[in-house]
Amino acid sequence: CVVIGDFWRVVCVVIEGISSVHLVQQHYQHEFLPVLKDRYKVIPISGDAGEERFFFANFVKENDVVICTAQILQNALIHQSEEKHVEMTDFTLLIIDECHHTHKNGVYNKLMEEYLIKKLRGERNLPQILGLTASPGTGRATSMEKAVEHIMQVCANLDTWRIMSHNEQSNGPAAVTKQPEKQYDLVSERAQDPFGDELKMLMLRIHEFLGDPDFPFSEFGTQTYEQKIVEMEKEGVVESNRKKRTCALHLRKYNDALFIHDTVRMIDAFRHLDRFYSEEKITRPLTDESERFLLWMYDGERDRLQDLANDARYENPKLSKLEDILRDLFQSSSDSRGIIFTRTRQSTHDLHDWIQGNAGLQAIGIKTAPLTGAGQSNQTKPMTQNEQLEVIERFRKGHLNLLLSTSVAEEGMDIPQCNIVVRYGLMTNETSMIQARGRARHEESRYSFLAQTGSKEMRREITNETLEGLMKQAIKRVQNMPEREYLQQIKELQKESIIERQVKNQRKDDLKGLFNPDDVILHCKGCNTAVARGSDIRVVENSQYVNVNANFKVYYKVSATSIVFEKKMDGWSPGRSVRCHCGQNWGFEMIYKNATLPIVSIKNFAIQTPESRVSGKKWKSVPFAVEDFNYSQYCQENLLDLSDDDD
Ligand SMILES: *[C@@H]1O[C@H](CO)[C@@H](O)[C@H](O)[C@H]1NC(C)=O
Ligand SMILES: *[C@@H]1O[C@H](CO)[C@@H](O)[C@H](O)[C@H]1NC(C)=O
Ligand SMILES: *[C@@H]1O[C@H](CO)[C@@H](O)[C@H](O)[C@H]1NC(C)=O
Ligand SMILES: *[C@@H]1O[C@H](CO)[C@@H](O)[C@H](O)[C@H]1NC(C)=O
Ligand SMILES: CC(=O)N[C@H]1CO[C@H](CO)[C@@H](O)[C@@H]1O
Ligand SMILES: [Zn+2]
Repeated sequence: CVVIGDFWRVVCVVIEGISSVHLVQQHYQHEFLPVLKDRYKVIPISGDAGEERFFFANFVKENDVVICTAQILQNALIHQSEEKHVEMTDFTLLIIDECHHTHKNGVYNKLMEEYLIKKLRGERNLPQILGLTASPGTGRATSMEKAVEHIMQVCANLDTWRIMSHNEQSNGPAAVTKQPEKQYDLVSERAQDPFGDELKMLMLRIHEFLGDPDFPFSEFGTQTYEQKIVEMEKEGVVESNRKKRTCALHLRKYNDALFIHDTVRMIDAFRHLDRFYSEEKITRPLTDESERFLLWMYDGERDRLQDLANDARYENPKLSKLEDILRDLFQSSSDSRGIIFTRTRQSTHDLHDWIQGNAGLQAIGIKTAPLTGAGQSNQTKPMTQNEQLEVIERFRKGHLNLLLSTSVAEEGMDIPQCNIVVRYGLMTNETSMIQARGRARHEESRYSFLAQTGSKEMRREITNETLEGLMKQAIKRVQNMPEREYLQQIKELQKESIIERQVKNQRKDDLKGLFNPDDVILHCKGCNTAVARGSDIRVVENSQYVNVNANFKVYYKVSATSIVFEKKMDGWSPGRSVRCHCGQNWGFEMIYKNATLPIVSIKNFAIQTPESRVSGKKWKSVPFAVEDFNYSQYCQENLLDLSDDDD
């Protein structure tokens, strides 16, 4: 709850994280607008891709509360043109959501570094900072001392005057929130596992085929094995060893099947493998000896595998445990709501499928849907943001009462209260544990951790519980520090990080002064032809590097059509792609006002200085200075000024 007095200028709420774009809308609709709309102008600026981000500075002038992603604010703070620039001092209050991300090289820390420099310089009228988090994390600390250090560092980064926590304001609304009851729902390993054993036998046969008959059986189905297989596949590529590469690929599918077998039903594991082989049959040439062997072996065992997968006696014990938990809850109360967190997108779908087919669970009115991320993935189709919102809306309205989710819903999605949260066979860390539990906010709610007894997941959960305790104590310690000592230490840490940054910047400047740009030659990475000098390069608005030498044209060819970006760019648009005559990709054209300039990506070039030759990585770290692009100068030199020159 934020009280906005008449003395406020603009309040800026910044948000970061995987689904931040999403969250901006959510915060706007559900939290800020209902409370503030009668008296204040509130605006969400969410599109990291939409055009509205170019007008951020105007929105700041015309509104009282701005809700945006951290990146949009950061871009406006460093923008050089006056009409797009905003100052820290344009705001009176900066609310930083999930502020435990204010660490290391994250965008929150970039915002705060600027702020701290200004503050230590004695600048007045800086905004007040309000950071919000359910858990500041311990930065992997394993001792009290380190945990305190970590929290002090986050406090220094955020210029924290005081940490306030729930239990302090014992009559505030937050104090009413009850911690959900946590329970460990543990199951033992299957006593007999003929389906898993069969998969492992087949894997061993592949190792025999590869000439390694003594491979340890016990490694199959582990993460260590997965890493070995990935290595093996790489070796196969490097050595052009087709047999090795093909077998590694197949072994990986079997290992995936073992993971699935460990998480959901045997039939899900079987289907995964079977889909793979059906596709292989269609797409692979059967002239390859290894392919032929692997297909033949699978075909010979397929029916047996399928029979074993359908034998209910050996089904995954986690599922019957989950069934008990769900029955217990949904039978007693028809308006229960729950979330099950699981690791992969595929397993959200498999669990959904299992519940759909379970007559008992259907009878007590459980209605589920998967909720997964929007990013790309090979396994299953990503959900669009609209699809995510739709699922959440149906859940809110009660058309659904159980979400099956990957970690997307742990943090940063506005999901209604639940009275059961199950972390289903999930590796944890202390932040995600607290975040997930935060979803169970109903009276009498329950937080269940379901895993196999003695498993890695369970050990991790327990250690992290210890860490959570450590963190709480560490926060207490920081809160109880005498004020003078606390402020003194914060100031020291702030000074240190600013000095650290200056040293870093100095190093960058030193690097830039190393060579005269005229003495640096860029060679195409593909054919080694010398094609440009450092002095031909200009940087446009601090981000795009172009070659302004008119003669550069002779070295490259362009594609027939322009490339298309999903996101609109500010003040320019992409043109055709640019390639060396040898075929090496270099970059693409930038159409900037009336000029067309080739953007060159330095990683496609080798940099020859008078002293050495290195391969290019990032423009920001080249050993010479790059001048800013000057449009009017460019037009004069190329006689462009008033004529539309499309060439
Ligand atoms: C996803 O597909 C790409 C290309 O098809 C491949 O290089 C990558 O390894 C795949 N990732 C996973 C996790 O399978
Ligand atoms: C903890 O888990 C969350 C989500 O699962 C992830 O975003 C975060 O990076 C993890 N933190 C650490 C320290 O690994
Ligand atoms: C850009 O070039 C023009 C004309 O050559 C010059 O007058 C102007 O000062 C230059 N601008 C900057 C920022 O260097
Ligand atoms: C581009 O050229 C046209 C004339 O062809 C001129 O009217 C316009 O002002 C030029 N644009 C810029 C931004 O210089
Ligand atoms: C001590 C311990 O095992 N803690 C774990 C808590 O979670 C983090 C993040 O996943 C792990 O890195 C830690 O090892
Ligand atoms: Zn070339």
